[in-house]
Formats: sequence, structure tokens, C-alpha cells
Amino acid sequence: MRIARLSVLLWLSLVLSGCGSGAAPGAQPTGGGNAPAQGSGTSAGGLSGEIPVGAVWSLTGGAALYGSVQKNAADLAANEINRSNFLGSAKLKLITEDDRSTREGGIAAFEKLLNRDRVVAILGPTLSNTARASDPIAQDKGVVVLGVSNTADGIVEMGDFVFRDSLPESDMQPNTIRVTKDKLGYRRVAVLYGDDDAFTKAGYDVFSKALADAGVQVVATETFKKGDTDFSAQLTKIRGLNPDAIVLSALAEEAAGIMTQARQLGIPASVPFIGGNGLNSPKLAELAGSAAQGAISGTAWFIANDTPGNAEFVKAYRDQYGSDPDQFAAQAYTGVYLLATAIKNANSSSSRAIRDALAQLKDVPTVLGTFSFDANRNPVHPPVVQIVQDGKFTLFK
Ligand code: 1QQ
Repeated sequence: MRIARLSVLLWLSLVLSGCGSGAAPGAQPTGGGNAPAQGSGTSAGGLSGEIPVGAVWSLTGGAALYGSVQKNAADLAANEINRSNFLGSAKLKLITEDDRSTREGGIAAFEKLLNRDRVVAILGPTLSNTARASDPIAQDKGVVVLGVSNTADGIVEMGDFVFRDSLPESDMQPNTIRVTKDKLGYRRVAVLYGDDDAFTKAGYDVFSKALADAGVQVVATETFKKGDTDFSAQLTKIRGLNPDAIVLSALAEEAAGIMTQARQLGIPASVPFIGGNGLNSPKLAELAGSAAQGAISGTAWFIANDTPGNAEFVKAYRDQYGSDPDQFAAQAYTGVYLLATAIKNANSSSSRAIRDALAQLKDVPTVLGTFSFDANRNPVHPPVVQIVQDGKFTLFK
């Protein structure tokens, strides 16, 4: 009896001193039962040192015209945040990887950032097509992903650690059809889309529904593949049907080829192209030249927006890079600020705490407008419609 009590006391004292139950002498406390493995470099309840954040952009391959701009804008935001001591003495350390515009590249980038760099969050990847393959890896590890250009369906549905600040096609394109149909009065349209990419396919689905809802007749539905350069078969067929407009769900490189060939084949400039997020790069007009004249797209941001900090952002981007930012730049820039704001509010760089703080962001002033996430971690703000005039985007009125 006495011996039993003594041994209990001995066991208790061992447990309390941290040497019992197999804990190695000197072992650090793990910081709370089910805390995620990642992001424990800085202890909860305080920020210091460098906070590693991954940034996965398409810097080579078909989507490089988006990714290069995203990198510029994210770097600009991180530098501003660090220079202004936004996070006190802690600094954001952006670790950038190239996903090469492919799913394989995205997976490799995520694995490196998660396993080697032990990042607490990842911005990107550029394409929805890549995100669908890479984001589940971060979700499984309990690390935040903040997409800043993914507009397809099936993105935030991958899990509760996946967010985006980019307006989905499903929020943008019904508005584009409503606004343009009212103004242009089209009744018969042709539809052309890429059927092997998550975003171009999602755009097609959303446009189809919006056209049906608006009572617009679709006289032809044609497809192409990533990397195609000859669209003459599809466009010749469309020309023969004499549509009032062509609804196009494409990434900018293919879109530029399609617009150029359409005008070469004699589809008149009076038949406008109407498209989605893929058209929102100024590179479209650079590549297609006068064939891009009159191209219309739904967008989440416009350069002359009167949103908080937008004029300063546009100036800082121009000063740093010698060119105008675009919607992709604005969304990437905003993404870094949203993440930094969540880290600051959480006062922690644990991924779980950042996740919870991001989910609670409401009415944050950003260049996209006053920004909130909805309950599904999607952005909430109104879209606008723009049109290419003389090589530049202007508001469609
Ligand atoms: C997506 C897109 C592209 C246009 C991003 C560059 O919206 O893949 O979701």
C-alpha cells in the first residue's frame, strides 16, 4: 500500500517534470495537442523573425503572361509590408516557385514549399487547372492556400484551408451577359471554349447557363485545346452561321490567336468577342493588336477604380516595373495584404490560426474594394465589364 502510493507519487513527479511517459529530457512542448505541424517556427501569441510564405506562379509556359505580373505585385506588397513594420518586428519571407503552367509543376512546387521550406501559407497557383491538383496537398497538411486568380468551380470546395480573393466566373459572367446584352442587343451567338482546362471549361458552363437565362440563342458550340494555334476550322464554321457575337472562354494566348484569325477570315469587327477572366491581361491586346479591338470581358478590378489605396498601388507598380498593373496584379497584391492582415490579427504564424483569422476577415480596405470572404471562403465584391479600345481596357458603358 505504502509502496504503491510512493510509486504513484514518483510517477506523478516524473510526469510533471516532463520526464515521464516517454518524453525525452529537454523535449519541447508541442504547443497544444492538435496544432498543425506546420508554422510552429514562431510561437503562438507573438510574431517575430521571418514568416515563410510560398508563392506559386506560372512564370514559364502558357500562363506566364499572368504569373509574371502576379510575382511583381506580390513582391511589391511584401516589400511594403516589411518596410512599414506592418507585422511589428516580424517579416514576411516570400518564397516563389514556378509551376510552369502545369499541374505537375504545381504539385512539385507545393511539395517543396510544404516539406522543405515549411511555409505557413501558399499564394497561388496561377491557374485553376493547377490548383485542382496542388491545393489538396496543402489542405491535407493543414496549410492555408490563398488563390488570387483561380476562378473555376471546385476550388474552395477542396477544403477549409483553401481561400481565394479572385471572383469566380459564376459571379462574374452572368453580369457580363446581362450588361452586354442590354447594350448590344445580340440574339444569336457562337460559343468557343477550351475543353481541356478547368477555367476555360468552367467559363463555358457559366456562360451557357447565363445565355440560356437571358434567352440568347447559341448557334454553334466549338472547342479547342491548350496550345492550339490553328482555329480556322472552328472560325470558318462560325463565320458561316453569321452570329451577332462570339462568346469565348479562353486563356489570353489562345484568345489572341483566335481573335487574330477571326478577323483574317473575315468575321467583321462588328461581331464582338465576349469573354471571361482569361481576357483580362493587357497582353491580349499586345498579342492580337487591332484584332483585340472591342473585346469585352468581365473583370474584378479596373485600373481607374476609386478603391482604397488603388491610386497609390498603380503608381507604386508603375514606378517599380515601368508598366501598368492589371487585374491579376491587383488580386495578387491584395492577397499578400489579406494574408498579412490575418497573421497580424491572429498574432500567430500557425497555419490553423491564420486560417481562422482569414475566415473572419470582414470589410478590409483593399484595392479590389472593401473586402470580405463569404462563408465558403470566396470573395464578396461586385464585378465590372471592360472593353479593349485602342489597345487599352476601358469601362464598358
Ligand atoms: C483560372 C483563371 C485564369 C485566367 C488565371 C490566370 O481565371 O485559371 O482560374
